[in-house]
Amino acid sequence: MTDLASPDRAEPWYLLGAGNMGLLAAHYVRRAGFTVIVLRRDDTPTLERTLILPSGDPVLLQLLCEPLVGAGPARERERSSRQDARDLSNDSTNNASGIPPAGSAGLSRARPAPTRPATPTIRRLVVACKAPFSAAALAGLPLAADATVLRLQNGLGSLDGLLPDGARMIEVVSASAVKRDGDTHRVVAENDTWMGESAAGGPPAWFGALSAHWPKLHWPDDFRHRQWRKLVGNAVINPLTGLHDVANGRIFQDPALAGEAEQLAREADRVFTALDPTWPGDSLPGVRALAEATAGNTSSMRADMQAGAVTEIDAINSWLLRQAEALDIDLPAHRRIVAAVKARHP
Ligand code: KPL
Repeated sequence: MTDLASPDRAEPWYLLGAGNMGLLAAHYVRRAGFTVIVLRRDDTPTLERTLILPSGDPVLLQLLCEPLVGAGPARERERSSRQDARDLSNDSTNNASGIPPAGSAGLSRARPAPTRPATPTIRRLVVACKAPFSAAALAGLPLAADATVLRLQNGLGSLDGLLPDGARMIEVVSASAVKRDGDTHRVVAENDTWMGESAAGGPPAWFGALSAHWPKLHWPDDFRHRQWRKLVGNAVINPLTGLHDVANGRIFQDPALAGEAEQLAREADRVFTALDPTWPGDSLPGVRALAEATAGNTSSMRADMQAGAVTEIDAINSWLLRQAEALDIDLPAHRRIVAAVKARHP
């Protein structure tokens, strides 16, 4: 029960997915005095990356690593190595990160490096890989039955059924943005980040220590609504920009795209209102504001589609479709857009 009494800095945080957002989280977590260990597919003992803060100050991140061994099909391994031969992260995105798939057989993990001991039981884990890689990345990971897991990913539901029953999963929603350029990761916006979980309750003991070093980190009472607002933004902006290969700002400048955006937002509101009658049901202005605030951005899904990489559509729009199906609600615009994205990138 490490969390109840103190932040317990002796317990390390393991990181799955040392991409843009994973590295930013690692930086804050280390600044708060915790050890961060990156789970990697090779035996390299340390990972070195430079993070450029919004002030322009560079931070050299030197992170300890533990090996994971991937066993995916050759095509996936080849694509993975093209994306990043060393830390196996996928930074095609501005604010999501990933480790590449281990393939259908899953990630057979934890063959210890010859010179290092096997990874001990993991009690604290940050999952910052791209949502579709979660199952493969977590397969066989020695997670404690009561592990604390921070899910720092786009979309929803990507860890459902993958964690031990007694694990505490804390969702992380961030409006920050980081761009990669080689081994350098530039923090282009250090915005609000919210943490929360489905069970009611206050933050864990380490949260206070972390929030003192993670700018604009909150544990809000209305976490679920914040998470849904992010989801609807991603559900509208990401597939539209991906399919039409445009920057975020284009959506509301083009009447046809704006019309599609309106339908997608309205359908998402129907689902959220059915799930929670207190949902305000007016997502479109927020989506428009997000598209305008990130006007020049290449959305993560557009970047994935340009790179021929797997997209996060299953954790975003298909999550809405799964909720809608259980509620017996039809979402034709989301059905169409999921089919269109999958037709391009099955
Ligand atoms: O989160 C994003 C993404 O691209 O995944 C948005 C907010 C749409 C910014 O590009």
